[in-house]
Amino acid sequence: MRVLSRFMMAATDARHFPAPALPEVAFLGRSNVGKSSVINSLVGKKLAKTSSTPGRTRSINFFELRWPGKPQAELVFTDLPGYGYAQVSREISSQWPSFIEPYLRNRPCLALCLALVDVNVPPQDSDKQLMEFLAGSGRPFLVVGTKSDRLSGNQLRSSLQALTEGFPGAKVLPYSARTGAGQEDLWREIREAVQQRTDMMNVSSRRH
Ligand SMILES: Nc1nc2c(ncn2[C@@H]2O[C@H](COP(=O)(O)OP(=O)(O)OP(=O)(O)O)[C@@H](O)[C@H]2O)c(=O)[nH]1
Ligand SMILES: [Mg+2]
Repeated sequence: MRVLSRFMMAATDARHFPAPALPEVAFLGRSNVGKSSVINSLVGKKLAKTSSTPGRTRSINFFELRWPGKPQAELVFTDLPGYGYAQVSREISSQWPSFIEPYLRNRPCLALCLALVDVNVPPQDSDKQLMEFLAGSGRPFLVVGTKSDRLSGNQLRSSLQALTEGFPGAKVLPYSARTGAGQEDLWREIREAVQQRTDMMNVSSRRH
């Protein structure tokens, strides 16, 4: 799917987040799981900075997306710092509560949280904690199993099964930023969540 995208801003403080005008899709997960790579593969260009060294993304980075032929941006992707990586300094991980938790708890336009997990890695406690937090806060979320290109068909099936069992109740979609596998399914989920949120925002603005 063709989409136009641009970097809006980076924020490390809730006071600096852009006004919540458009539906947002957040990309969450452990450091190095491939959050920035999934964003780049969805938009078809090098928008977010990626790295083989964990801890590359250190702020919440906001990207605006627009469909070709439409006059205005219609949704925002947010690339978040990763969690749960020992090499990431204390200072960085201590930033989780200070600006990421308020973002996930309070951001009114957050339409969908994508919880990314590596399909090559069994379910981790840190990921379970994130899913529990998201379920508890009532945020719609979806598990995306990244780097699916590293597994054969049978291996992938059993990994997905393990993830479904490890994160009960969550929908799991396999994805490869390298090959583009899973892209159409993920875009469909994103479009549906954004549409629902846009409808909700229109209804509430008509009431005011
Ligand atoms: N084989 C394979 N490697 C991938 C894929 N997606 C990302 N990678 C690699 O995984 C590493 C991390 O990718 P990033 O996108 O920077 O990961 P991130 O989750 O944004 O990392 P942080 O910002 O550090 O939390 C890079 O070396 C990527 O090349 C994929 O689909 N397949
Ligand atoms: Mg990143």
